[in-house]
Amino acid sequence: EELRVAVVGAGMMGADHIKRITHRIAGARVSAIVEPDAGRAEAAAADAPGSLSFTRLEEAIEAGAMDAVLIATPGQFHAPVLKPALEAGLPILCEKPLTQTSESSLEILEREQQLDRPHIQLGFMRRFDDEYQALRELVSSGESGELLMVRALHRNPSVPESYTEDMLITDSVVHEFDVVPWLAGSRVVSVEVKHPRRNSLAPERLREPILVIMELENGVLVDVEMNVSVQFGYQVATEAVFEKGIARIGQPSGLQRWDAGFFRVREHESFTTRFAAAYDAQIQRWVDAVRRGDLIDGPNAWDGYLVALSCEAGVKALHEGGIVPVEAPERPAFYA
Ligand code: ISE
Repeated sequence: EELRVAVVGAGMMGADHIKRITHRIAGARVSAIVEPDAGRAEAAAADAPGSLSFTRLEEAIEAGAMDAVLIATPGQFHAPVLKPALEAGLPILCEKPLTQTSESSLEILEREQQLDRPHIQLGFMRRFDDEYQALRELVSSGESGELLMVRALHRNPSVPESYTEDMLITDSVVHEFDVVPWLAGSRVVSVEVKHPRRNSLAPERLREPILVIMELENGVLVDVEMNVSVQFGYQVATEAVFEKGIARIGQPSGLQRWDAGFFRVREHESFTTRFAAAYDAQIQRWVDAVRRGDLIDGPNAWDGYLVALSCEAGVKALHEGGIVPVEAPERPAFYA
């Protein structure tokens, strides 16, 4: 039996996932699209033959239109969608962030723990990227010695109107807050934000780029250049400094050209292409996990909560300066 997936939110990410499930994922189909904007809903429905349209998740649940839910709304709408989905006991793949605050994330955790096991997988897709996985294996193999520092570049050509300054942390650096501790096997203990000279090409409301410095419990120091007005393309790259070597991921690849006095390699323009294979792997593994009854196969809501705590520290550091500590609650056995 094919897994019937309801996709909530048919914006950029939701529309991309609808195409992905229809054309590239085995064992699943989009059975429902939940989107209040009629134009978006109609455009997305064309990519999901046979799907039903709803404006609210509750209506889709009442109609019994799905076996699982993929949440791809903007972050501020995650909590109101997660609640009814959990109430209905449905398996959920939720795009990052879990919710906007650690308090609302805790509320979600409490509801989830009324179920028999974790139902929410968080959409931290970098964990499914081949290069991030290879780097993680290198760290744990010890082949290059101990990891000392991580230098991360996170560059977007531009961001939409809806992107606010806090989103530098909660929508963008959120990825590093998840993936770097996962790579290094150690949690974030503090966050600091520095402001270099402002890019005059950035939207007026944004003071960026920013430099985020995080310290991990094992002493590894991480710097993240978060830059969302870089104009030329989408670049996410990391350099890891070890005792006996250096490792790099995220370099431009593909056709190399030498002509007219230049050497060129194509660069990505969006996360939808840079992480296309990672999104495919993430959704396929989630679908497979739900179909075998495991429900999730990837980061869970507790991971989302830890990231929410780092984000809160990051937003405080962004506004107030200084080094802001991140607390470390004990992982409950439910999320082991
Ligand atoms: C966006 O929401 C993402 O998740 C992208 O991966 C990130 O690069 C971008 O900065 C975010 O706004």
